[in-house]
Amino acid sequence: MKEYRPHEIEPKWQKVWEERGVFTTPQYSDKPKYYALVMFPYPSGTLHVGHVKNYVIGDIVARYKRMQGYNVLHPFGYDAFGLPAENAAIANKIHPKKWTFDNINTIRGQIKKLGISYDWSREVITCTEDYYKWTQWIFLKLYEAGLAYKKPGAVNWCPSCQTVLANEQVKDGKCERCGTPVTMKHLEQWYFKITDYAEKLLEGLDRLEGWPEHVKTMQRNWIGKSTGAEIDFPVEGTDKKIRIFTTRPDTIYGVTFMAVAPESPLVLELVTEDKKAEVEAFLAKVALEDRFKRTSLEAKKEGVFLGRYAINPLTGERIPIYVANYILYEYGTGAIMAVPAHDQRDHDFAKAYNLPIRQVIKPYEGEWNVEEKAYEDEGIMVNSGPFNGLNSKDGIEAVIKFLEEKGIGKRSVQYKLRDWLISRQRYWGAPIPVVYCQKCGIVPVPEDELPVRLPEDVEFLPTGQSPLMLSEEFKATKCPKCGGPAQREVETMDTFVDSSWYFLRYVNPRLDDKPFDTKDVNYWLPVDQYIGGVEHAVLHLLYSRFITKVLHDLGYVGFDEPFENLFTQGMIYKDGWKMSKSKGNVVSPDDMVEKFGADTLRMYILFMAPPEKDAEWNDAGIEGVHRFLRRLWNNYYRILELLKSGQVEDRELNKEERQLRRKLHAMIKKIKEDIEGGFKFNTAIAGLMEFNNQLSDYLESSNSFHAGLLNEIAEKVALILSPFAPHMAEEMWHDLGKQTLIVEEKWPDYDPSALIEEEITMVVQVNGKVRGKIVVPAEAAEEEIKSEALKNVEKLIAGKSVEKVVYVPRKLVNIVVK
Ligand code: ANZ
Ligand code: ZN
Repeated sequence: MKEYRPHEIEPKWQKVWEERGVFTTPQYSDKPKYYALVMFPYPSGTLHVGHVKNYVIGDIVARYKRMQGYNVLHPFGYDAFGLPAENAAIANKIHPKKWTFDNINTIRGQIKKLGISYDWSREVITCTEDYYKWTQWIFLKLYEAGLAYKKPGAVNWCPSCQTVLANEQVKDGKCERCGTPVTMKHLEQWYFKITDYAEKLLEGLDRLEGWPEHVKTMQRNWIGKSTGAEIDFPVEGTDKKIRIFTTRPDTIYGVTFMAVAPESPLVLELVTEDKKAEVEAFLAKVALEDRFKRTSLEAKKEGVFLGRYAINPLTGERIPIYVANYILYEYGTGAIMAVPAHDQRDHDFAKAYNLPIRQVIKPYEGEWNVEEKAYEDEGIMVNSGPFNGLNSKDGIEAVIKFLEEKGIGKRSVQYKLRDWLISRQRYWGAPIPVVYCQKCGIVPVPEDELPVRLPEDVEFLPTGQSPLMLSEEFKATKCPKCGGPAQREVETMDTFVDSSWYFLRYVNPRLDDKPFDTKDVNYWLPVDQYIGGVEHAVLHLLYSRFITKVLHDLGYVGFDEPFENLFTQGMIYKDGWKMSKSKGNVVSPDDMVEKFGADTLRMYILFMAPPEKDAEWNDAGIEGVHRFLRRLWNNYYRILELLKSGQVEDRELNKEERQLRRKLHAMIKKIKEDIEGGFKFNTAIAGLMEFNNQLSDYLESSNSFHAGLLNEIAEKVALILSPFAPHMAEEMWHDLGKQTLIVEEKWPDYDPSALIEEEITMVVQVNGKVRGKIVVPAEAAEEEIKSEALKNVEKLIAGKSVEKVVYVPRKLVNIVVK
């Protein structure tokens, strides 16, 4: 019998698929379209099996949808600019370009060995001129629309990567890339005005039914919408006002102090002469502190009295004004009305500085001692003059209405989201396409002069200054407006700009007069299924939605959400740890392909756990899957032998064969349901394993075989196997005598009439314990089954009295005796 030799059949079929171009996607077709997309990798090293999980899931979806009759777009590319590749290149003392392309070649080879059905003719590499030209074009479009701007301000700085970072790239105060604690710097930087899209980004989430709830929640929290009011508090003895933002205008009668952020210019405007020295010392101390620690909930609340009082516009009371470390300058108005009775941060501060705590909200039921702890929930307004007795929800509305009528406040919405800082002081990125002219100021590079090329012979080691600064050749240019001497911008764009539109480029990867064709992208997008890691929830996934919405509003694309369905796969751990080079626990796909073949690796990755769950790599597990594939192969070729040698009969199916056929069709039905009902590939594969066991039983125990049934099994099993273990399935299909390629075949339907059971097996229990089994006709009546069950345990219950017979249809009969 023919042996299973993955190392022979896998390269063979990969070559056939490539030569016949079976995965090359026609731009248009009569079939409905389906865009299956996986997150493209940073080519900062080689792939480990964690990446492979992403691509295998994508490939199953693509192959399955192709078999369902869709015109499938399944492309691949590399997020090739940026810190990950550049840092790795520096560590390896190789030019980032060489490092990146070497890795790309390795990765491409790794993936080709896995038999993933990418349309390689659409490969996209973000560090090539024909790609980054269009990244620069996107910058220009945002600039023209007033959505790209430069401003000075406090920015996140990674002392190790020697560059600024966007807020999204700071995780728990550390650099998302290298884990170094982030510091602050005052710099003039380029931003994209993502805050203009805060509301649209929130609204869109409500329409994304195909996204996991937890990812939407992360984005909502990141955008951080708060509704409330801005209120002006006059400063006693001056004509100045402090404007505050509050989400709880209903607590305004409980204000006992005001607090201003240390960075606010108000501090030095308001401080009285006698407090000046103390305040300045405090500001100097705060300036040295870590902003993330300082403003965290647990941090010690500190501040200094400014020597001045504000007037509560509702009560006319005098309230002391403090500068306090827990107030963020960048949020709201950078100043607050403090209500210690109902806000724990204010409570902590009041306790530290002996300020009054006045309760103005009481719980709907019971009492609350605000001296001990702030009451932050809703309740009934008390000590609040004309508002007493209102519940806090109505109170918020009533107070806002009152403030608006008096002209001292207004309804206000605030977002936590900040503009996206996109400039980087690094070499390996797309140069920002503007020049600085002494006469004209900032001048965008005209579209027809793109790309602004990244020079190659530059000292790229990070120094904190952009390496392009050192290239006189790059820097010196002419002003496009006046023709006078000008200097190019020397900073480059954040990698997340590159990846915020790559899914559009796959549609027209070689177009050289536009980034993409509007008609074509409107046909292919939104992406039907996007698959990737959850670590990008507020980075890439938010930025891509933003850029898509901008392009939509500028009329370049007809859709305003790029990804209709999102699936986030779990990670693969090894020895309890996330795989990493430094831990030395990386499982290389190449080793696994070498040892077991790609089909085994693919199958194992899908079988090890539900794909959305994290899973632990287990060597015994992959061996088990490999043995299964061998058993399946052996059964299959035994069938082919039987068919070929004519040891089969044309007759009616016998009982066992009818049963086996039922199992076959039940499996086909289940696998379809498992795939479509949430990517349950692991249970789909388990279904295939179960069927294979039943098939073994039949092949081993029968002495006469049914020709039609064997043919049907051979055909259906190969088809069902083909998305999972495509090489093996292709070989089987070929040996079955088919002239076509299985990758171009249709997914099999199940025969509903085959599913009707003739007999069912039911469990018989006595007092809840399993005591026997009965096989009854599927259409048998309840009474018939009960008496059959009683007969089955006759001896056991002899002499006892039957109290009750519990009947669970199709499952069990439980006889309760005394
Ligand atoms: C008075 C008040 C009373 C508040 C009360 C809360 C509870 P979110 O939900 O995060 O938007 N706040 C406003 N601006 C701030 C800033 N720049 N730095 C630190 N805290 C600031 O929270 C809004 C609340 O956070 C605001 O409502 C304000 O405190 C505080 F019982 O005003 B509140
Ligand atoms: Zn000029």
